[in-house]
Amino acid sequence: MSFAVFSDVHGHRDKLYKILSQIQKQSFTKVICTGDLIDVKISKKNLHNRQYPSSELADHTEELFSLVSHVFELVKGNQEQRFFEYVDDSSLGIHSHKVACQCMEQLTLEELTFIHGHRFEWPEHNPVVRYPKTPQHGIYIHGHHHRPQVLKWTGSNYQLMPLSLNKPCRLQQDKHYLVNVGPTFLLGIWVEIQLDPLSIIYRSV
Ligand SMILES: [Mn+2]
Repeated sequence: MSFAVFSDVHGHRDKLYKILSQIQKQSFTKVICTGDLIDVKISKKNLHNRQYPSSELADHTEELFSLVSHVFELVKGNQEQRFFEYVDDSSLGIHSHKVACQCMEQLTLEELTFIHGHRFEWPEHNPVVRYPKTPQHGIYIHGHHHRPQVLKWTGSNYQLMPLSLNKPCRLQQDKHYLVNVGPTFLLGIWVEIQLDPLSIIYRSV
């Protein structure tokens, strides 16, 4: 079983299509986007308590959402959450409407939990290695904070695992890890995950 994962596209279609064409050269059990596929143009503080037409909130939503289900699975990010909270449903196209009804908060496959990460608490105390507080231990594949990194829980703190592009990084199945996929829109980065044995490989376009 193997997975290809990308995160935080923020509406950058050029980077997304480059990544998808690289991913499609291999065969994966599933391709997963861990949230923030689209980008809401109006900031949280400038949104008023009303519904907005889809095009005022975000660009290319129908095109991007048309890929969900048959090209990749989408786990909801804070961008999708804000979009669907403020959008006027009658302005939604058929694909956006389908994603509104079906988009998952998280996805669990084997020992892996795919989640965007915005619902976790993100303490500010360490600006270099930022990580969220997770409710329980496990192997989390997430985005949100735009930094590719793998953190392993040692029992008392997190240890940053050494990473190089295109080189497998072995994980132990029964340990607690935070795998931050990193941002597609900034770095053109994605992650390949192999099971048995569990390893992750960062790739870039
Ligand atoms: Mn986010």
